[in-house]
Amino acid sequence: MPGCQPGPGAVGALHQRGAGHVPLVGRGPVLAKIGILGPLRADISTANMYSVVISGTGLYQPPHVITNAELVEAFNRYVDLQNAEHAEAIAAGSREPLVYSSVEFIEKASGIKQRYVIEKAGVLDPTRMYPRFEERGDDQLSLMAEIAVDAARKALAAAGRKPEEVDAVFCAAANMQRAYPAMAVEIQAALGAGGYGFDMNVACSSATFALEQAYNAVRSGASKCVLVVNPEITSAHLEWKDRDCHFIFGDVCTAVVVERADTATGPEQWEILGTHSATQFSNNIRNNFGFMNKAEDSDPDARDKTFRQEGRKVFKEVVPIAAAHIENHLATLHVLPTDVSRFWLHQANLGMNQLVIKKLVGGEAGAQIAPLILDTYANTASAGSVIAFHEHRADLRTGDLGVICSFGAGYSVGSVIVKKR
Ligand code: CO8
Repeated sequence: MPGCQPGPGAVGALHQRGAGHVPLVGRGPVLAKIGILGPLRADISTANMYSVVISGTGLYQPPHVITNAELVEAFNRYVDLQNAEHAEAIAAGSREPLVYSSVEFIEKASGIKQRYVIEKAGVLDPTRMYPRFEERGDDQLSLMAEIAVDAARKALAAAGRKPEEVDAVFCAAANMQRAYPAMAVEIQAALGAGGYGFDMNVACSSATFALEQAYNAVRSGASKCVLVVNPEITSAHLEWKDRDCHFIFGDVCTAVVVERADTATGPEQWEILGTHSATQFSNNIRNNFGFMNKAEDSDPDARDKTFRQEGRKVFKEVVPIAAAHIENHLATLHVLPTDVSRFWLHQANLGMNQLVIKKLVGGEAGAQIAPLILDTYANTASAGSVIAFHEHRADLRTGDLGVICSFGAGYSVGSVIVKKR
């Protein structure tokens, strides 16, 4: 993993911990004196840099819940139907019978108890096993944009911002509904936002990587107010027919408003002290669906055209990467993991989060230190750590530090260190 530099705001902000906000503009010489950055670099990198806050978050929650019991019942009916259909081949030994899923396994292996989905009947139909969405015309708002607009309006309301005050929209998610025009541009238009928009995808780290882009855009002065949206319609690219993964994902959309601290007026603000993104290639989580499929004459229903993973390998390999990433990022700000009030971690697996926290602070990952939302939402790809931040921060006080961190396919790890103002 590449190293990282402290953001120019970080050191000043930490030295002011609990003492309110100090604007960053013109603080270069101070940073140079305390020796964190070389004088030239400090002068260049801090001149005209703005302090940045997260001033609002929003959540779109789909209307339907699928419990583990409902999911397993539908899956096991699918297994019965498949095994009956292929009884001869199974009896002849030329085909392996499918095996039942179980609620006990799902809860023990993952910590997931239910998931939200936009459409439920298709997923639970054992003759179908994927959601049923009506195709929309080019003149209608697309589904991804619809849920993004819902979450965005809530985030903007929380920040006390009007859509027209937004000057950039980043749509960051594990899958985009279409190739182009960019989802972000449709969302920008539907909201009535200004500036520009673009899409980005780093699978489960899309949201934190987008927050880094938003942070950089605002602190550099290029943008004043950036909206990051994470519409995750995971139900449309999960393989519901595979018992190894059919329980993992849920649909949701999160939105985050990132803006200049000196002009933010919202009632609740979190200063961004620094961001750090890192990637390391792995095939252990992969989906080969893409625009080349047709030209390659490949089967659009083949197993490799939906989500698949080597879950156990991912678990083992990503835990140490994530823990080291967070520790190193905090160290660049001279913060120990034990100084952090809350970790809003990626929500893929309860055991993974417990291990990451154990490596970081040496103790249990209780709700106080690393709140869990995957029990109710399941894995929501990039949105998971943002949902945790959205739902579990009201009790923190001015000066408290927190880390939003995602990890997953790529491999990718993204962290955002924040301080309550
Ligand atoms: N019911 C009963 N038994 C089962 C089931 C089931 N549903 N599934 C598997 N088993 C069996 C297996 O066959 C195996 O049996 P045996 O021992 O006889 O071979 C046994 O249970 C153990 O199986 P596993 O080794 O697979 O079980 P694990 O304990 O490893 O748990 C998990 C599986 C829960 C998947 C776990 O490995 C895990 O969570 N790993 C981490 C994965 C992770 O973090 N992934 C990140 C992915 S998210 C991301 O990056 C975004 C991607 C883009 C979004 C895509 C949206 C669709």
